[in-house]
Amino acid sequence: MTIVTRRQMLATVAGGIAASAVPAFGQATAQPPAGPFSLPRLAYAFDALEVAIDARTMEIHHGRHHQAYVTGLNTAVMGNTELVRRPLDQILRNINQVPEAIRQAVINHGGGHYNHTLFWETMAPNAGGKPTGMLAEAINSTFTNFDTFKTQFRTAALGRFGSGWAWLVYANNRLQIAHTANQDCPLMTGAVPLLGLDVWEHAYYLRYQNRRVDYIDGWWRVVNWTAVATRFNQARQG
Ligand code: MN3
Repeated sequence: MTIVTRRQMLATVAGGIAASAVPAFGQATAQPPAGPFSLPRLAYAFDALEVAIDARTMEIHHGRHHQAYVTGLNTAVMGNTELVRRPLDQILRNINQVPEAIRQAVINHGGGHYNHTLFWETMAPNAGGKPTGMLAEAINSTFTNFDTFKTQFRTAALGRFGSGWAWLVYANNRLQIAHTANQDCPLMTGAVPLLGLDVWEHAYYLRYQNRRVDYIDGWWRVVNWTAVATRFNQARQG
């Protein structure tokens, strides 16, 4: 995980279309194997986040990309009587306990499943605005103010070259901005992700093409600060 410092203001926009693990259009999807992990239902319609993310992107992203991570994770842990019973966050927090032969698959698909589940939960229609309460206080004391926080998060999201995520995490008893490659989850380095932005091109290409910065700037309109505050309170107590 790359922790972003205030001095890292050089933004680099990613190029090239990200590799994707999902079937091509029209190609039959394989029946997912039975397994402990399943695709969570969205709490809103595909078109509910249109102010920031178009319905077609949501449908493909959830139904194909996220489903592919769930399927891949179930395949990876199949036959491992320990892992099939363990909650995903515990698997990722203790990633070195995962057998080496399947570890990278669990990092990719387990991280993909966890990260996307968080992504859907921390967005909502008619959301956006600013955080309130203790989360707002923590953001202000850590990053000076909300606008400076947003600027630093934006820099992290632009600075992730290629595919990955930008994060607000809770680690070492404080808030931090970070970014990770691919589907690497902050839980693997002991940080608790509170808010994450998927900057793989599959997350924005249909509407924004190469304009990652416009996707980032539009995304604030659907951030569900209530859900982020809940995660913050749990992280502080945990
Ligand atoms: Mn994605």
